[in-house]
Amino acid sequence: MSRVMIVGLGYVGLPLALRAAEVGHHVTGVDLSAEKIELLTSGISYVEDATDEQVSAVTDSGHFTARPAWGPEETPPADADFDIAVISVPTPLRDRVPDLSYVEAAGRMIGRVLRPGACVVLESTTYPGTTDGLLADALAQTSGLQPGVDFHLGYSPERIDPGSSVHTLENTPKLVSATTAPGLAEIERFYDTIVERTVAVSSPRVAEMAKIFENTQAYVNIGLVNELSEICHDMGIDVHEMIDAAMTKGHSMAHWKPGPGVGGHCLPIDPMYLAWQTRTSLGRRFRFAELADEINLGRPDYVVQRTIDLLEEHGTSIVGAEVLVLGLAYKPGVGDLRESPSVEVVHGLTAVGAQVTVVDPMVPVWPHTPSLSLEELAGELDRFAVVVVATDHADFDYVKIAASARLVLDCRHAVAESTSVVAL
Ligand code: SAJ
Repeated sequence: MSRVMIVGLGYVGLPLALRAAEVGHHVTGVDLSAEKIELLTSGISYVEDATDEQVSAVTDSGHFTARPAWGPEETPPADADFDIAVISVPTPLRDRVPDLSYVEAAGRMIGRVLRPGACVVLESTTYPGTTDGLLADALAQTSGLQPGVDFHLGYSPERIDPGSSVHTLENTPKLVSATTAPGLAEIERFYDTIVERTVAVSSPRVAEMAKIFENTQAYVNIGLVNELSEICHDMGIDVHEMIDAAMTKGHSMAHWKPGPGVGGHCLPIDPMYLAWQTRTSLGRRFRFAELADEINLGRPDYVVQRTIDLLEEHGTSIVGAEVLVLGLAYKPGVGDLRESPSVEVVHGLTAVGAQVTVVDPMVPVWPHTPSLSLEELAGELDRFAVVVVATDHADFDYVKIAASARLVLDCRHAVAESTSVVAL
């Protein structure tokens, strides 16, 4: 087994670190957040796809240790040696521009403890050319070693489906790549101990682009059904019945559903990494990504407008109206608010004068508006002029909502049909 360093202990890095430790590797987890390190050292998980029991088990067995990152001015820990280091740090957008500062900082930190013969693998989603460009340079500058010559360098995109018990780290095929054949053999050998199936590709750029394609095809298809839902509404066609009918074709159709927008740290972000790169390095637009972005980013405002229209149809102004929004998280079953369209819906309704109350059992604290617990929700529904179903958590009692609410704008096709329920 190997000495493994995982840099970035979030929803990708922590499950990977635990899995590597569980199969017998000696894993050091490194993160910028002292709070995360403290929680892990105390045997506590802060990621939905990892349990406290998993953290305790590998910590107690001595296969996992968490430690804080070391800054450029700090002396690296003497035992920060590794055979393979995996970088799984955020790659956000800043004002719609890729921010690779976390990747570069991780590369510079690892470079200071990099030894000849070791492997470095990037998992974070990014545009093609990051691994063999920016990351290779950061590692070479701080280590004095040459990538592909003195150490192996590769890319293996993360494919975590947050909150999914069906698609797991172990059973999702893992793309693996490296800048050299020997590097690929080493990286493939490592991931073969972690996942059921690895798929080798010829270069990090192929793997980087494949990951961007995976999420762009989702983003574009969700944009398509979102725009169709608006057209179907205007034409008096039930978009969900239409989609279900189209799905009966059985082949070459994937089931995408219209919603209030597209959240999470992947789908709304990754395509725009490539869109930025093509504009700046190729002088050409990535039109599908830009159009999907325009449609999907416009959905929260569309929800607000539909709420205004629905209330007006029933003689009520949005100004001062009591509106209940069910769900804040970006998707059901998680408490993650990153890029959440439901949050944008709440802000949009507040901006037009609605008195908004929110309920989200997965988001314990929400300081921006009054909130209700699930228990309180039961007796309060008819207080509201309209209930907006923004995130379809399984905890909500949709039958009771349909029976008790005066009006429902169902953005997720989650509520049973009834006279008071209107589909987005
Ligand atoms: N959504 C829709 N309609 C759909 C599907 C999703 O409106 O038909 C919305 C969701 O409500 C949510 C957003 O899109 O707001 C993203 O949801 P998601 O579950 O598709 O995406 P993530 O970010 O949780 O995880 C995605 C995954 N989905 C796709 O690639 C399609 C997951 O498989 C990836 O591994 C993950 O990104 C990743 O890390 O790339």
